[in-house]
Amino acid sequence: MKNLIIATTNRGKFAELKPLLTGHFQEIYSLADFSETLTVVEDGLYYAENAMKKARKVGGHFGMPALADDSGLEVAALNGRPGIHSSRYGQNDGERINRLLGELDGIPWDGREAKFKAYVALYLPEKDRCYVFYGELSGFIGFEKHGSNGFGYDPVFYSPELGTYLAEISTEEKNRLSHRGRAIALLRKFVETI
Ligand code: ITT
Repeated sequence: MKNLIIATTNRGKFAELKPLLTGHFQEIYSLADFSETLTVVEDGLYYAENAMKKARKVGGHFGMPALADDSGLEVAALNGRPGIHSSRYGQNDGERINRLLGELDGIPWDGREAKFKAYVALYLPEKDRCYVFYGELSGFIGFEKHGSNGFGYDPVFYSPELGTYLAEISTEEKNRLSHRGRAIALLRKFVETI
């Protein structure tokens, strides 16, 4: 088993990713375990591009396998916004959620369909290659916040499959079906073959 560094500055993501990867890697580090500050400009047009850019830069710098997640929320009624700009829709989660709810004001439940997408890139320095895995979760954007778990848009994302808002369940339950959980399930199968 190899060590792995998770290339994210988002603590919510790290908290979800780490338990999903335990047992498949020896030590799992976050960027916070190292004193250097590495900045990766997320200027790609596609999630996969940004995920690969983050994984390559961090894995190349530290000389160890690196995993990066680029994800976003796409709302059909908003032509796919906030999408790749999901983390830049406001200064913090509260602002981002308020902006989203404002833009959906007056739209009934049926028109509030949304999808979370996650592209996870694994960079292996010894092969100098990136492998990308995808997962998605369909649901609806509610009218107000529910629950206080998770991160990002979780308090307003209702999953019919899970029968709940994502902020109302544990990390373990969310990981079972979430976009990130699904992408990592594919990555784990891949890791078992190498
Ligand atoms: P890193 O690039 O450092 O990983 P980030 O937060 O900037 O952190 P992204 O560019 O991938 O990450 O932005 C993804 C945004 O999409 C994230 O900040 C949330 O606002 C939202 N998001 C993604 N997955 C989510 C989830 O499972 N629950 C709630 N919101 C999520």
